[in-house]
Parts: sequence; C-alpha cells; structure tokens
Amino acid sequence: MSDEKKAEKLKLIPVSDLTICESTQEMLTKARKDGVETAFDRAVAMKACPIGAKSACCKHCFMGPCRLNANDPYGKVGVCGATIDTIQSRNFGRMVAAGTAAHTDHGMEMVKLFRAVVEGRNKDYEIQDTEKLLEVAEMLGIATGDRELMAIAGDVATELERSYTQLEGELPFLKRAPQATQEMWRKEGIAPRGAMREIMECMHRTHMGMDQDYENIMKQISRTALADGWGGSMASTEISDILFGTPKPVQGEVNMGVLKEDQVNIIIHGHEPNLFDSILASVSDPKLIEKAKAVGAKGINLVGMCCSGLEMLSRRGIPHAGNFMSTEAVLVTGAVDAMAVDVQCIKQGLAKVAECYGTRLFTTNPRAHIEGVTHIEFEEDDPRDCTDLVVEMAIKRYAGRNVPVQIPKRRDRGVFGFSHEYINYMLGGTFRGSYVPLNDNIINGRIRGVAGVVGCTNPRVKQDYSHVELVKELIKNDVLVVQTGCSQISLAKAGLLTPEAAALAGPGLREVCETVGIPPVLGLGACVDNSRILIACSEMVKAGGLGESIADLPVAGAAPEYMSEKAIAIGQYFVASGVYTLFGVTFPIVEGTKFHDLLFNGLEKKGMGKWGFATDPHEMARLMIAHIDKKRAALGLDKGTGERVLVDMADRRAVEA
Ligand code: XCC
Repeated sequence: MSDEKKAEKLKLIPVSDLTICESTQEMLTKARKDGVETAFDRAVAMKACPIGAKSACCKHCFMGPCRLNANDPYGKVGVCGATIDTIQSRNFGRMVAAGTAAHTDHGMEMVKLFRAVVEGRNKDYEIQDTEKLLEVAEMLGIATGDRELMAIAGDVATELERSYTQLEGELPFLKRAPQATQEMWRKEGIAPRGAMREIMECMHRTHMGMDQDYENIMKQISRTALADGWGGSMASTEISDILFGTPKPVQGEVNMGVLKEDQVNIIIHGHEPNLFDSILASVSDPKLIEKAKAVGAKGINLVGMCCSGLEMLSRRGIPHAGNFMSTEAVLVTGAVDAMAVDVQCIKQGLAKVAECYGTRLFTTNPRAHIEGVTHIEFEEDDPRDCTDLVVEMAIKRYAGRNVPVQIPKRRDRGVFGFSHEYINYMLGGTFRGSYVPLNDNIINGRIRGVAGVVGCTNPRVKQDYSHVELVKELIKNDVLVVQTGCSQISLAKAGLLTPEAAALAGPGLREVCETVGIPPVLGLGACVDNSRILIACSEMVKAGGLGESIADLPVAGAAPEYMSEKAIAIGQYFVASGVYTLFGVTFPIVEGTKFHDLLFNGLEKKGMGKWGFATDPHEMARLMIAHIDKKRAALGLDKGTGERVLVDMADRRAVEA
C-alpha cells in the first residue's frame, strides 16, 4: 500500500478507538488536521513482527538469525541446535537484563549523587529527609545513636553501593523480605549478589553456546530481576527519599489542562528526580520570572510527564500533563515552550512533533541524546547551568510563539504521594503505626485483598482503557489498589485517586476508605518505586495473620498496557517474590511451550508467584480476584470474619493533636 493510501486508512480510525483520554483525542484530531504523525499512527501502519512478538527468533549469533515457527514451536531448531525453549528463555533473560540495567543505572546515578552530597563535594543538593536516613540506617544494621549524621549517611551510601557492585554475598535489602521468602530464594539459588554482577552473568549465560537448559536459565533470570526489585530499584527509591524527601499525600492536578496559555510552559519528561528538582529552583528564581514577564508572560508554568512527573507530583504536588502515550500529543497544543528530557521512555518521534510546533526540545543526559535535538548537558555539580538555560530558551520561544495554541480544558484532581511509610502511619497513627489494621481488615473481609496495577501505556491498545476498567472492577470487588508509573495517571484522569472515588468501591473497601479518609486507589510514585510495593507486602506478612511468605498473601499485580523491557523485569521480580502478575497487550513467549509452562505454572510450585496474561481488563480482574480468593481460602479466611479493628479519623486526629 502506498504511503498516501496508508495515511488515508489511518484517518478512518476514530481517535476514540485509540485512546479514552479526551485531551489526547482532541490533540490527535488536531495532529491529523495539521498533517503531523504520532506513535499511534505508526502503530497502525506497522504491524508488529509476529515472530519477534513471541520471541521465536534468535539473533545472538551469525549462523542465523534463526526463525522458528510460533505455530509449530517444536517443528525445528536453530542452526546451532537451540530449541524453542532455549531461544525463548534467552530472549526473556535479555529483556529482564535490559530492564534491570535501566533501573540499576538510574539507581547508580542516585548513589553517586548521594555520595557526593555526603562527602561535601556537591553543595547543590542536600539530605532533606533525615528521619528516612536513620530508618534506612537502622534497617541496614548501621549504628546511629549520637553519631554525626554525615558519618551515618556515609555508611548508608557504602552499604547501598553494595546493591549495585557487590560480587559475592547477598543484597543488603534482601533481609527486608519475610524469612520464608528469603529461604525460598536461597533454596532455589536465586538470592542475588549485586545487580551489575547479575546483569553480567545473565548476558553471559544467554550468549551463543552457553546455558542451554531453560530451567537453569530461568534461575539467572529470576536472580537478575530480584537484583532489580530488592537492589537497583529499591536502593534508588530509598536514596531519592533521603535526598528529595519521602512522599506524603499531596493534592495534585493532572491532564493537559494544566498548561497555561498566558504562561511560559516547560515540561520535564524522563525518570531521574535531580533534573526536575533543579529546574524547580530555576523557575522559582525571581530574575527568570522577571524575564518571562518582560516578554508578556504571566509567569512560568512547570509541568511533569511520565515518571519524572510522578516523582515531582508525589513529592511536591507539581502538575502532571499526562502519561507515556500523551507525550507527543501534548506538543500538538502548541503551548509547550520547552520540553527537557533525561532518560528512559523518550520517543525519538518527539523531535519531529516538537519541530512542527516550534517547541524547544532538549536532551540533558549524557546517556540519552537524540539525533538532531539540542543537547544541554545537566551536570549535578552545576545543575543551574543547564536548567536556567532551558528556562531562558523557553522564554525566548514564548516571546516568538508563532503557532496557534489550543489547550484541552480538562484538569483532574487527585491525591498522590503514598509511601509504604505513610500507609503504615495512616492506618495506625503516629504512635502505633503498623500494618495490623490493614491486615485486620483483610482478615475480617472488608478488604478482599490488595492489587498492584502499574506500568505503561502502549499504542497497540486503547490508551488508559484497560487500566481504568481493571481498577474499577477491582475496587468494586473490595480489592484495594496500589499504583505506580503511567497507570496512576490513567486512573487520576478518570478521577479514581480521590477520596470521593470510594463511592465506586464495594461496601467493605468503601467503609475502610471513608473511615480512614483515603482513596480506594493509592498512588505510590514512579516505576522505580515498585519497590515500595515489595516493602508493603513484606510489612503485611510481618504484621501477622496472612501467612509466612509474600506468596501466601491475598495479593496480585498487573501491567495491562505495558510496553517496555523495564516492565518485564518488574513483572519477573514480583513473580520471583511470590506475586501472581498479569500482563496485557501481548505476552512475548509462545503458548504451549515448556518455557511458557514454567513461567505460568512451574515457578508457583517452587514457592514463587506466577505469570498470567489477558487482554480483556474484565477477564484480568476476574483472574486476579480468583487468585486473591484462592489465597484467602488457603489462609482460612473464607470461613468467617475476624474482629473489626480500625483506627478512624477522630482517633487519628486525637493522636496527631
Ligand atoms: Fe515508561 Fe516510567 Fe512505562 Fe511510563 S510506566 S511508559 S516504563 S514512564 Ni513506568
């Protein structure tokens, strides 16, 4: 089909089939009128490769690449003799290694910054949460007492560096997991050493002529993924909390209506919190505000997107313009004067769209340039050099705005910034913070279980639709939902991150939410913060009454619209930690193969969780609820209710007073 014909075909697809986000629909309609292409169009025009989609090809050596037949997986083998199970497990392992590397490399930057602050080499950042520092120190067995704060911080940095660089032994945070879970990992030989070591071994073992037993490869896959969840990601979250503050519930606004026609609009998109924190200082600088006013703007409006946006929304209540599949669409408003990006989830397609609407697009990180896009390097030792320049460029673009501006009106409010520490506090109060009230409400059946709904949006499925339908179904069935990543923005736009959304919950969950004053859907931050969910699960086991290991808990997880290798790594660390985890869109392994059976059944028999797959969000909810009920039955919770123990708002206020 010619390109013109393809373009014609695209225009026939209603935008309401591509996304349920009204703002994105409005902007896609405008983009079509303007003749501007986005990832939605490219996904329609380019069919996914059916062999690659199922990991049925091997391109790890040049006797190939070899293509096996997903419809007849055992019909042939690769040139070297590799079977479908070897090929698939290698491919899956490399996805997990890549995802783990992404979180780990992000985390290592945080450790490097933390070290520089602790040693006084960096004066642009400081420790903002000393309470969290002391908690982490105690958790790691570091003496606190009357020691100097920076000495404690130095020891914490040294311990956490082990999460990344350690060659032998176990990750420092493994001891946070329930004893039974730790023992299972040791028995299976999958307790990780340091993340770098595990990623390296995973890459080695999946090289041509190496590990050719899918069950043995699986062990390294799990070990690598666990090094992400309990290592690279967890250490990153803890350091970010220490440096930038542990999130506490904060009201915030999401959706494209947070852009302001009469202000200089700047979007930060990516993942690392340091760039955003520094640009916040720049946009608050009276000199730069004056400059903006001098060209006729009412002020400077700083907005986030994707996970960078979530870091700042959770910690500072900075408005958020949208998730992954809205990053091109937002530029179509013509209102974005500058977009600065750092690492991960940055589509190269942004460059073209930015050019069409005159938005100044800047890469800032040495690890992530884009061909043809201006690079202004962000240096932690002199962060304002970069961020001030971005603001000045944005002001210049505002002064010369020469495209019509059309900003979708919609803005949605929500409560963000829950952390596992805050869940502890809100349920128990300052002096008796604990997960016991949560467990009690699970035991007495008011809350049926807990579900993590996380992850990306993906142009292969209708944006936000599965996230929203799945979560609505879960809370209707008394399942408390926790969220990270782009999924949280899908739900915030649907109004479910408000306490009023309790009206959509089942009677039990609704009662708990109304008593405590929380939404039925709790936002826990960016994708690297999935580690908060691991800690929350561990705390639930420790609080008692819900079994001995994470695998015993009535919990489940889902990433219904995932798109990245990071999501595969996250999925695998949840599975290896004991959680039933479902993915939507497509599952990159051929059904009916031995490796598929290992992921979907075999791991559970070893005491872990298991993978699941469904494209329909209602089916996904049904599977998750059935699993939660199975776990409840195994705990004997299907028989009757325990006593109600709940700290209500009045109690809490009394404690706070
Ligand atoms: Fe990226 Fe983290 Fe996925 Fe969103 S959810 S598309 S990975 S920004 Ni984490």
